[in-house]
Amino acid sequence: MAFDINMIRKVYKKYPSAVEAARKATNKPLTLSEKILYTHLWNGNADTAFTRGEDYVDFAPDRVAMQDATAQMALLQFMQAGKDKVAVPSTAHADHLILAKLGADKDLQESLNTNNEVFNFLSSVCNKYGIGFWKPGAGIIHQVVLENYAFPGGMMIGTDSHTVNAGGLGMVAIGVGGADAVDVMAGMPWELKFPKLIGIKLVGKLSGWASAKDVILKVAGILTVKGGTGAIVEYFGEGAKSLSATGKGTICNMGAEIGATTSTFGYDDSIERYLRATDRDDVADAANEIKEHLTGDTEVYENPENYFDQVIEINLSDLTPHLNGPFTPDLATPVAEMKEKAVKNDWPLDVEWALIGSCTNSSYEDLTRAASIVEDAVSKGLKPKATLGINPGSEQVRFTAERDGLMDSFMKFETTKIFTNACGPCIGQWDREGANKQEKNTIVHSFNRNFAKRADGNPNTHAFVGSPEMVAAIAISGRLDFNPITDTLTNQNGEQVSLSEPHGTELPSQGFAVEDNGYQAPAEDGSGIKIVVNPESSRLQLLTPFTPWNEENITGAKLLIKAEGKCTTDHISMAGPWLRYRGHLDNISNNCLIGAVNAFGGNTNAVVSQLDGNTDEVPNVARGYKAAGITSIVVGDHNYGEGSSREHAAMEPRHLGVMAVIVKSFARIHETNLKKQGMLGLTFVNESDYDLIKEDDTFNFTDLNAFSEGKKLTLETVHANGTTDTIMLNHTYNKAQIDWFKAGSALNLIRKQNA
Ligand code: MIC
Ligand code: SF4
Repeated sequence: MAFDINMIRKVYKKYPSAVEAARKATNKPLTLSEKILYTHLWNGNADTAFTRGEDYVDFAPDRVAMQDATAQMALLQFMQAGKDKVAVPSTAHADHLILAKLGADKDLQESLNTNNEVFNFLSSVCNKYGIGFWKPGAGIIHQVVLENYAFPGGMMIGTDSHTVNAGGLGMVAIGVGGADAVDVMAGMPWELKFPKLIGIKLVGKLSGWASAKDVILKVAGILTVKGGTGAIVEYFGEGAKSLSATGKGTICNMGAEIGATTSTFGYDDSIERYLRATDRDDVADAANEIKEHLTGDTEVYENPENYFDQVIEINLSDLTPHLNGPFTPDLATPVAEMKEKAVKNDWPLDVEWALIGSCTNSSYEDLTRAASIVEDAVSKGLKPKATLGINPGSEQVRFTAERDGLMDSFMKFETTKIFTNACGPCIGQWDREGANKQEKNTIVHSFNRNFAKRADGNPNTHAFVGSPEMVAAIAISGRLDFNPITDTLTNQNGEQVSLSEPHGTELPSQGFAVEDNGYQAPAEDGSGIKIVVNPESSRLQLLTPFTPWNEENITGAKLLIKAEGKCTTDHISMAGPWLRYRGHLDNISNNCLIGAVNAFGGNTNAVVSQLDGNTDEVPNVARGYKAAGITSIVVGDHNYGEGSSREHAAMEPRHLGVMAVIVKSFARIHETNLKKQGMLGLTFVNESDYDLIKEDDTFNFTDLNAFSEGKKLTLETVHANGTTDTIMLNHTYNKAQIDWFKAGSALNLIRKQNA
């Protein structure tokens, strides 16, 4: 039986009338995305149509998911909201804090030892407030959500950008910062700008080496890291139906890498098969009753140009394997072209590690396809040149894979390492031997992100993203430019052999099995549970509310850093070793913007303080300004804040006295996080004004005291030689969001309302 089946039935019950109302209000056939959005309006059935990309709309998501690295801050905020219990079903998952080093058993034990305080905190907060807790080792949040909670036509939010993975089961699932999760858990509406819609029609059928991963690797190449911003990507067509549910999950998962709000697929046979295989006949039966509402209308899929803002068609039959990278997930290269491109770009060709796992590719099917490559290689007398590392997505996947002999297959390579069912190397939780030497090298992995330093902290590691089967093939060849379709390898007997095409099983023929899934149900009545945070702790710190705005123009501000080029949330608030401070705002602020490239001089973590003219680390300079009572600002390039949902990337600068972040463009989640934390997230009206900003400028906001919806702001930039420039800034704050700024943060407002 599924968790929260009554909630799901309730959602389905309102579907027919809510969809009907939406059809009437919009006066047209509906996409699946619109059906889900309109059935989840906070104010009930629709009576007007919303303008995509313009209207802010209040939604009522069905559930919330959080992972350990973001849940700490989310729950620290929730504790301030003055509620006894969460208002919607919610879960927290311990998956990010587990280091990969020696192998699953030892690593898990080590992580329990080092993170004991944080896991206990999460477990008891969950227990108190009615939140389900998935203990360390239970699996990666998105795989566990797919196996247990995702349901067709549902809407959820999660404090992780890859929450979108649940689109594989036909949800609208959206990654958010912790403050957004607090809104929903506190029983308040959740606001989102009504998204634009991108339709991707899939025709044909995958074959040979091509996999679901290659669909999204190709889409990322087409749309780039910001092509999906503000949009839901809806996949449809015969090709979509031919994909497994977990394959659909992979595609939706990496929609985060193109900046999409989320991605989704209509309910179909493969989704039904997956629901039944994961012990949710009840959900499948309920979904079947309203089947026609859980996919887009026929007219829409027949004439998609009339209903989507953009339409792309991909023929799966023509698709070939890709590798995307290095340093960005949208640099797509068909494997057949890698030889030429790698040499041209001087990418190291020898591969040392090949990693399979992460929330995007750690399903049972993924493991079977990769294992088939390993078995084939062994039978042909091939040994791997690179080390294979595996992180199964969940304990259920791992247990079943072990029962079915897949783990044995991987272990036929002597060097293989099976890591914990957790994020591990995907988020820098990887104690890779020799990484500190910072040598130029290449790794391949089936993860989703490959920003600089992400996996092992080494800025010279060139990471390429591919399908699990391609990663396995590269483990064997040890070469980035290996094309399994055309190239041969020399085996132990000196013979030339080629690898057979991968094959796998969508779902385990004997069904899934698990002994201990790692779930902890919350107490029925948690009122007696006390949450104690040690004031001396270096890991956890209760929050002090940010200071409300004094309603005056900000003047005399200094530049903390002008970031140049890619500035992802990994650059703003690095993960890896810093994950340990995710529950302690002051301590984690010591990583604030240390990865951002300073436009003046091109270094990282070295900026000039205008207080004394000395060059120092970014957090130190910020602390200096704060101590001197001087406001600071940050300037950035395009797609600033790309990547993670971590609100630390907004809270840290806020804590260190930064009041405004002014950039050419923002990634969605980060822009919202800035607003929620009471900061100004602004964009240049003229992008070229970025060039006017000098290191030693002084900044005055001349009309902030008239801050209002739809009205540009003016920044006077006073240069050291006394000349000034006037820079116009756009903002997207609506009235309610301006109130967050006034109050000092969104949470300050909630607290006031609940007082
Ligand atoms: C990531 O993949 O970058 C993370 C780590 O899962 C983040 C969340 C975090 O920073 O804790 C994400 O994607 O939101
Ligand atoms: Fe974990 Fe990586 Fe997925 Fe983020 S992308 S949730 S770090 S596995």
